[in-house]
Amino acid sequence: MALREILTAPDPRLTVACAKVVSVDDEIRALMDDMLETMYDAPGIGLAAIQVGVHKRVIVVDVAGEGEEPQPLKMANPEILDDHGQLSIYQEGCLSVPDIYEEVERPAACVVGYLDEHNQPQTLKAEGLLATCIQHEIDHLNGILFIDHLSKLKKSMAVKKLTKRKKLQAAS
Ligand code: GNR
Ligand code: NI
Repeated sequence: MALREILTAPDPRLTVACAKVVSVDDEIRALMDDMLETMYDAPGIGLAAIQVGVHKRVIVVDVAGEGEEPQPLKMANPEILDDHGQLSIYQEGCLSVPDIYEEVERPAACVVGYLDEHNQPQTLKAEGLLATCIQHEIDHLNGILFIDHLSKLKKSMAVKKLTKRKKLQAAS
């Protein structure tokens, strides 16, 4: 297992639509393990492969709270099969969008289809923070960041802040 570097916006590598996994093999399992380690280290509750520069449809998620038993989920080719009409609002953050937190409205519950680490098809009913997180991760696989869901003004303020930070980092 190894930690991988997390890309931060603005970065063209975060705006790519990712390719489906053909089959969950040893290489994908190693990627999933590295991603979980990187996510726990960050720390975060989810991570998409694109955030570590791998353009494959792979995500990991663990929304267990501190002190709770870990609940790692490893998913390849995750897909929303069904969602609630009902929406809910969460304040979202993103490891690729550091220090910016904004409210985003999404379906409150969803059914997700995916391949597990043994290449077996699974479905999962998710609600609450888990549903939000899985939808946030699937957005990443389509090159979408949570700031893309904000008003034009809020998004442009966020992009400005992120661009400024990158310039400062490059100079130091
Ligand atoms: O750690 C994370 N927290 C979070 C909080 C609310 C909604 C979504 C998330 S996902 C984020 C980690 C991340 O960037 N995943 O792509
Ligand atoms: Ni994110």
